[in-house]
Amino acid sequence: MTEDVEYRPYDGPSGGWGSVKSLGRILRQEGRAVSTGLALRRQNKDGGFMCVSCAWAKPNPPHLFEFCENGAKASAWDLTSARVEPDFFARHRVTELEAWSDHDLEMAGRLTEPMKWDAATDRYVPVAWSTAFQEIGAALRGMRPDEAVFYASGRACNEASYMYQLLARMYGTNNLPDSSNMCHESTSVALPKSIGVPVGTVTLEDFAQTDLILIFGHNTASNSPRMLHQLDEARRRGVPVITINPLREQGLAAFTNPQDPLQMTVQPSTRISSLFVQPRAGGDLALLAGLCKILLEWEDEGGEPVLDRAFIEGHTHGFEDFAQAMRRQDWAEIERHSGVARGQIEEVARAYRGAGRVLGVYGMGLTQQRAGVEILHMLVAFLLLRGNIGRPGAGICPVRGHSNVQGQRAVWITEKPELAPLDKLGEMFGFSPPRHKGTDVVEAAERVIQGRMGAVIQLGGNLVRSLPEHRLLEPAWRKLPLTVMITTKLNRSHVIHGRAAYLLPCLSRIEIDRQASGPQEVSVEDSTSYIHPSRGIREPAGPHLLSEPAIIAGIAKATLPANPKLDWDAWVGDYGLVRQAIAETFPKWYDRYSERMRRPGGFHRPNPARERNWETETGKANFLPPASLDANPDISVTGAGVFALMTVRSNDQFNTTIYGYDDRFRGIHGSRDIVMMNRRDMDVLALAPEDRVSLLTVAGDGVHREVDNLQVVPFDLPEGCVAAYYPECNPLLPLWHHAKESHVPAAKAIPVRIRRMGEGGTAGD
Ligand SMILES: Nc1nc2c(c(=O)[nH]1)N[C@H]1C(S)=C(S)[C@@H](COP(=O)(O)OP(=O)(O)OC[C@H]3O[C@@H](n4cnc5c(=O)[nH]c(N)nc54)[C@H](O)[C@@H]3O)O[C@H]1N2
Ligand SMILES: Nc1nc2c(c(=O)[nH]1)N[C@H]1C(S)=C(S)[C@@H](COP(=O)(O)OP(=O)(O)OC[C@H]3O[C@@H](n4cnc5c(=O)[nH]c(N)nc54)[C@H](O)[C@@H]3O)O[C@H]1N2
Ligand SMILES: [Mo]
Repeated sequence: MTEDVEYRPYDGPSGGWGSVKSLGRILRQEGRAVSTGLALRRQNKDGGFMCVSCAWAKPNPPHLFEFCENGAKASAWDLTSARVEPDFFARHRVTELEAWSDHDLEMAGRLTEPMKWDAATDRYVPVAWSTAFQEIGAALRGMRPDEAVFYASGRACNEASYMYQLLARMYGTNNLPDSSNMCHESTSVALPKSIGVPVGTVTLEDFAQTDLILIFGHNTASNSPRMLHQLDEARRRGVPVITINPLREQGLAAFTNPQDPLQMTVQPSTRISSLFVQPRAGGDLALLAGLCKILLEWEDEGGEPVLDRAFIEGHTHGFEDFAQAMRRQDWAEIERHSGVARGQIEEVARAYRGAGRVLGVYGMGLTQQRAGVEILHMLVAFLLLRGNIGRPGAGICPVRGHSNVQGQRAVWITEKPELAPLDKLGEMFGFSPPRHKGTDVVEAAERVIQGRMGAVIQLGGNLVRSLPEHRLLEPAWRKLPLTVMITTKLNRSHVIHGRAAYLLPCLSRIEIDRQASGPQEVSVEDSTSYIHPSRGIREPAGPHLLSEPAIIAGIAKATLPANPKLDWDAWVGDYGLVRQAIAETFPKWYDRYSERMRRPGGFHRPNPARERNWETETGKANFLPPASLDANPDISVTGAGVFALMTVRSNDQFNTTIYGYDDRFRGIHGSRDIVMMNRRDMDVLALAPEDRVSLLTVAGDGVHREVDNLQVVPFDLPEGCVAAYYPECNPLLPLWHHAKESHVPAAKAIPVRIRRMGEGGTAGD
């Protein structure tokens, strides 16, 4: 199958039908409905490839069409026929490309050859793979290991990721941040303290058995659309789904289950959300406190028990202190901080009390807050009150972002040395792994801005766009001595580059990866800790592309001294040997890796909390009350014209990859330069729809942060909150405005002022 698929932006109607129609239309437009259908049929199936879009779980057996509109877009985006070949760079100087939009840069197509920036001509010019590796190796050997950072973006498979962390550690650094530093690191910090595991406790079977699903801060229809299958099934069983989200996300309202998109045979639509609660940005902390307070009050009143006392006594720690802290909370404060009336909090509490088994699902709305870690402790506490962790149909479900972000962290791409089996790695490969903490993404950015970083190496990703603080970051990034991008497509981090800069183009996971022992399989871990094999099915985008493992091995061999205990070439020739090494490193999780991953449905990485074994300091599940109910203490929204800005994704993007300019479910078409506002706030500021405004960050640190020319769109969200798109609004996000313990940038509550374009007035700070 060598046909090309191109995604074309569409403006389909909102609702479940839209995805079926628009996907069908994309495929039909291309006149390749049948063959593309066959390719997509092998997406997320045994023997096929695992989707490159989100990390949502794959059912066993899979649905006939175990893919969604956005997964299909992501595949089509990788399989484009457009190519960025050396003559592209002969036509375009790099400085000229800076004027291109993110969309246009990626639309240019797949990179096909390794390239190196030539300062004299300001162009990327072809470089031989071996030369690129030698030069990168020499540069790395010329700096202190902690001056280099090895970032991973969450897409590369476990095999490549294991090799990558080994490369960094053998070189001498734990500077191994990952996209999860901007994403679910709040989860990885909060959950170990409260329940002893860094990941969620649920599997798809729990969705089939639950009595109530709560979805906090996740735009499921756009960002994990395949989960709509489970939500649809639950709703058909009469299970309520309560959505907690400041934005009334239409995609979570109704869903039509596309059993067979190509035939367009569909079932009637299901109403997904039975109740939609709209807190203020960050209001979840107070909302959860209110929920716990009510449950405790009901329990204190006597009568029918509300709490699971036996579970609390046998399995938890800190309940009494927590209960006291909740009893002390004041309703006026709860309502003020949450933005939700007591009556509605009681309604949620009644549903919770009435449900035997409950799932708590969440996304970036909770993790990307100043109090991100504390909010998750509250969500855990709320679930613990009725024993809703560690039994069928119940549990906590962080919805991971990138398709293998959870797997990457689990094969030890981490800046936290205590999380990696360093002794074992040292023993296996005969070296002394670095023991000191590496930099996370925020710390790495700080060091870039301070001019203290020597090299940024990226295994995927687009940090120049995905990080906060663009105005300070971009000029500093240009002064980096070395940037190395292992990548599929052109993006902003390639055109804003270091003084020595390399683009190393790799295969996509959808493509056939032929090595010495034949076509290779790789493996990825989904949001529910199942590890699946993935096998590419399409011809590579070009003959000169290398696989990610081959590129990592190339850099490793040029950087590190020869090591009799590690044959990088043998690993590249047969990824099964890498899996053997992973299994040897940590047999408890990865024993008989290659064999078990090939079983139908893959294999599950053990999760003690799921079995009610609590690997915490107390040996129990911990109730951890927050210091205050204010999730963003640095934002004073009251009175002063300061708004909490939530930066969100549209339905037409994958992170910094912009597929098009429509946000179908939200009904926003044709532009991403918008700001969603409550009507009453518009009235107060005398703004009409389509008026243009600037946003200015209120930070009080003397740095001017402004994004201008945004069109006002009236939207159903609470007063005092506004929403706009990531990454366009990242210049507004101060680097220090992050979750205290996890350092996840607080992208869901940036304090801003709004100014009509053309008006003078005070600066944001
Ligand atoms: N198609 C597609 N799929 C993707 C991605 C993509 O860009 N496109 N990105 C992938 C990645 S890396 C990730 S991390 C996930 C992200 O998936 P999500 O977690 O859905 O991320 P966001 O789009 O940032 O928005 C989260 C939601 O949180 C809500 N929200 C904002 N502030 C608050 C708050 O204070 N409280 C509550 N309760 N809700 C709030 C927003 O209104 C929005 O609906 O998706 C992954 N999947
Ligand atoms: N304001 C704000 N900022 C945010 C967020 C937010 O909600 N608001 N979300 C944060 C989150 S959750 C995340 S995860 C980060 C994401 O941040 P990043 O990881 O930096 O960005 P991505 O857009 O996911 O990376 C896209 C690039 O990866 C490369 N790529 C694509 N496929 C492959 C592949 O198969 N292999 C390789 N090697 N490269 C590939 C392509 O060059 C593409 O341009 O952004 C964070 N930043
Ligand atoms: Mo993410």
